Amino acid sequence: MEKQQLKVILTAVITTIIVIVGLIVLMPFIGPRFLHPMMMGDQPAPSGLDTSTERTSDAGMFMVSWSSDSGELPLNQIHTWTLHVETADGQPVEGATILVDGGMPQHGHGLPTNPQVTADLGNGDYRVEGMRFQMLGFWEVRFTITANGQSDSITFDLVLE
Ligand SMILES: [Cu+2]
Repeated sequence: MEKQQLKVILTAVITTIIVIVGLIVLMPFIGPRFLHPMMMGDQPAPSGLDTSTERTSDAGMFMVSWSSDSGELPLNQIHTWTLHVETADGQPVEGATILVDGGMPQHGHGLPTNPQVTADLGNGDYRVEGMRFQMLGFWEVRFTITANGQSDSITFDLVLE
């Protein structure tokens, strides 16, 4: 009788441990795809988004484009972008100071990381390290660019799906 009770308890404990460990292992996959969007209210991306990767900055000072170095936007993985900055008339802008910002406007949260421009690659190219998008959906990525004493910002829209 006692032995049987022990067996039941042991089985329950082992099952609980397996479930908890399983959840922890699977959280990086479950969280960004299901849990977080569920908590935030899974809204579709706004219609009429301009998701082009090349745009003119807000005040028309720069022509800016971005690309992910791998060619992909991986979910929930740190990755690197290259930002290309030109003047309005197409001259590469070198030696600029660039700040990175962004988030999900529909969820009211920012980027999970603090991406930084870590290298001026020349010819108007800049390396942006530390990009990460921890869930699917509509993201904004904003760059504030200062060059030759002038500052302008640009916001790119992108949809991770
Ligand atoms: Cu979000």
